[in-house]
Amino acid sequence: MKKQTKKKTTETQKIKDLKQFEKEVKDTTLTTNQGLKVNDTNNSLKAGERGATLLEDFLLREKITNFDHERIPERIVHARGSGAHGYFELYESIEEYSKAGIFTDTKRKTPVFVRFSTVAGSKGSPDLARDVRGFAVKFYTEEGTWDLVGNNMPIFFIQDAMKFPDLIHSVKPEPNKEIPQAASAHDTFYDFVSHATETLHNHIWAMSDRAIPRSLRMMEGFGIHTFRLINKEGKAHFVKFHWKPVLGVHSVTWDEAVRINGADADFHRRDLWDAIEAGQYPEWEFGIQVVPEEDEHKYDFDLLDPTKLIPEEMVPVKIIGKMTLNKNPENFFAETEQVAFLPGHIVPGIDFTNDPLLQGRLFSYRDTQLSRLGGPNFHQIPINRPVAPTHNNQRDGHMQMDIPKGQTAYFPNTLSGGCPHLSKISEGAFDSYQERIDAKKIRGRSESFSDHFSQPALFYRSLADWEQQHVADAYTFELGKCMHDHIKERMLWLIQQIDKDLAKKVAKGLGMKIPSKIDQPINQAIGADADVKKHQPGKKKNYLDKDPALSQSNTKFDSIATRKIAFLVADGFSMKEYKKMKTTLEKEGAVVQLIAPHGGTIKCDTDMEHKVDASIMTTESVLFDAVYVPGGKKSVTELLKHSKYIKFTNEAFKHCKAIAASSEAESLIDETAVAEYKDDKAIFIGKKPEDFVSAISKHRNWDRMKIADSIAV
Ligand code: HDE
Repeated sequence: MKKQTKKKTTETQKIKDLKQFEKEVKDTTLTTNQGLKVNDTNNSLKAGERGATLLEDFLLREKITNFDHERIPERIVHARGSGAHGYFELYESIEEYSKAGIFTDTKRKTPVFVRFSTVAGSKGSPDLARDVRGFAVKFYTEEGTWDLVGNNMPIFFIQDAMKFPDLIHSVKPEPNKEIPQAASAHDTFYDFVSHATETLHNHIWAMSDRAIPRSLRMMEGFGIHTFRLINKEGKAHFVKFHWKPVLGVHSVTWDEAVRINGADADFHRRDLWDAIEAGQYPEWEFGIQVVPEEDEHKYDFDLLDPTKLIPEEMVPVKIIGKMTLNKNPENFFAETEQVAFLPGHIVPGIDFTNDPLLQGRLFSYRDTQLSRLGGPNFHQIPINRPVAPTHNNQRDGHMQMDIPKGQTAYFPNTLSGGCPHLSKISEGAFDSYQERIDAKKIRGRSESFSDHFSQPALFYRSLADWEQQHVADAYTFELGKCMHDHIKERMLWLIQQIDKDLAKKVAKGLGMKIPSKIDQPINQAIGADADVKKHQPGKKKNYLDKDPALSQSNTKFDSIATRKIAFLVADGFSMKEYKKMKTTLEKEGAVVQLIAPHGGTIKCDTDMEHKVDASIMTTESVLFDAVYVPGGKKSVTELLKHSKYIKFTNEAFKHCKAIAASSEAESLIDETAVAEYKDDKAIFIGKKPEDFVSAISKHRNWDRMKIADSIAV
C-alpha cells in the first residue's frame, strides 16, 4: 500500500512506557545475554577443525537453548491474531450512567492495544477462514486497565461456560486425524451444533458474510454480554457495548475467501499493517445500548442470555466515542503474542452481570495465562503493564520483573507506615455492585433462556436477498462437507425451524429431503437440550419483524478510502488515462497498484518509467477491490497475450466488483465474460472516473450474483 496523507502520530502514555523496553539493533555490537562481546557466531567450539563439538561451548549452548524455548503454547482459542496500538477519545460524558474516567473525561486520550483474531485455527492458519473474529481491546486507563474482550458478532454460541470446552472440541480439528484446520465444515461440529439448539443464533451469523470480512478494519465489534454501568450515586444501568467501523461493514464472497487463503494467507494481517503504515488509520466509533434496571424483564428474551442481542430497533446504539489505531507493534511476539486479555479487568463505573457465560470467563482467562505465559507475573510483561501505578503485597513467582523494596509484604503493617494503604470508594476504589441475591443453589438453566429460534429467524429475515443467498450457500457448503447423513438430516430439520425456504434451498443443494421427524433414541440419550419443542418462542411480548442494523446492506457506502485498485498495464499504456484515473481514485483515498506482465519498471506511451507494484504472475484478482484497464494500443495488445489478465478480469466480474476500461481497452474486455454484460451497473467502458469511484464505494454489485455463478474461472 502506498503512503497516503499520513496523519500526525501523537504518542500515547502507553507507547512512551513501552519505549523504555525497546531495544535498537542499529549501531550495536553482538553480545551474549551477559554482555560479552562475540567474535564468531557461525562456528561452534571443536576439538580440532574436523573434531567433535565441546560441551564447554557456552556460546553455542546459550544460543541454542534460547532457540529451543522460543515458542510458548498458542492460545487454545483465538490463536491466530493481529494487533495494533491506538487511542480512545470520548465525544461526550455519560456521567449519568457511569463514573468511569474513560466515560466522563472528554479531554483524555486513553491508550489502547487491540488484538483481532480468528477462533478455531492454529497460529499459522489462513486469515479468511469462515469463523467468528475476536475483537479484544485493552484500555490503559488512568484508573487501571479495562479489557473489553469481544467478538465481531453480537452473540455467542452457548449460554453457559460449562459447555465451552465441548463447543471448542467439536469445532477444532478432529482429534484422531487433526483435520480440518481452521474450518467448521466437518462432522464433529455439526454433531454438536445439531444437538445444542442454543448455538443456532451464533451459528447462522457464522454462515453469513460476517464470518468472511473484507478487512479487520471493516467489521463491527461487540462486548456481547450485558454489563453494568455504575454512576457516582451507585445507580446501575444495563449496557451492551458496540464498535462501529467508520469504513462500514463489508465482506468478501466465499469463493474469494477460499482463493485469498491460497494467494495470501496473511491477507487481513497485511491489510491492517499496511493501512497503519500508510497513515490510513483504522477507526471505530464506540456505542452503548443502555437499559434501565427497571426494564430488566421488559423484553422477550433474557438480558443475561449471551445468545440474544438487543435489536437496535428496540434500543438504539448511542455513539459516545471513537477508537483510532495509529501504530503497529514493534515486535509481534513481545506485544501481540504476549498480550493477555482478561474480561475480569474492569474499572470503577463498569461492572459485571450474572450472565453465566461471562461468569465462567472471569475464571478462564487468568487461568489460561498461567500456562500460556508461564506464571502469575504476566501482568509485568511490558504490553500488559497498566499505565496506572500498581502497589500491593503480592510477591515473587516466575519472572518477577519488579524489585519490591522494604521489609514488609503484608497488610496491615506499621513497619511501612501502613502502606500500600487502602482507598475509599470516594477516592476511586473499586466497589462491586451490591446486587441483591436471594436464591437456591441449583445446577440448571433459567426458563427465560429457552427460546433458541426467534433471533436466528429475526437475523435471517433482516438480511437482503443476496445475503440470504450467501447464508444458504454457506449451510450447503458446510453440511456438504459432513459425511454422516443423520447429522445433516438433523441440521436440515433445525434450519427448517428457523426458515422453511432456507431449509429447502439447503436440502436441494445437499440432494436430501428435510426429515419430518427426528431420530428419537439419539435425542433421549442426549437429553433436554436436543428437544426442539422446548426451545421454540413462547408468547411474544414485543417481537420484531426485521432489524435493519443486522443487514450489511444498510451499512455505510460512502467511501473508497483504502480500497485497492488493480491497473492492468503493459509497455505503452496511456499516460493521460492512467493519470486521470489514478488522480481521481487517490484523491478519494484509494490505493492504485500497477499490475504488469513482469516486475521492475514499465514504460507508458510518453516513454516515462513507472514502478511495477506486482507482476501478473505474483498476484491475484481476489486481492483487489476493483480493476481498471487504461488504453494504449501497444499495452492492450500485449495484455491480450497473457491469459492471466483475462482470468484476472473474469474473477473480478464473478466476485461482483467494479471494472472500468478505456474505450481503447475494450478489445480486452471483449475477450472476457464481461463482454456480454457491458450494461451492468458496475461496468464502465470509456466512462468518467467518477462513475467508477461511485461503484467502488458500493463495495459490490450484488445484483450480478445470479449470473456470476455461471462464470467459470
Ligand atoms: Fe474467550 N477465551 N472464552 N470468548 N476469547 C480466550 O483466553 C473462554 C468467549 C475471546 O486476543 C482464551 O487469553 C471461555 C466469548 C477473544 O488474546 C480463553 C468462554 C467471547 C479471545 C478463553 C469464552 C470471547 C478469547 C484463550 C466461555 C466474546 C482472544 C487465550 C465461557 C465476548 C483474546 C486467552 C486475545 C480468548 C476462554 C467465550 C472472546 C481460553 C471459557 C463469549 C476475543 O481463556
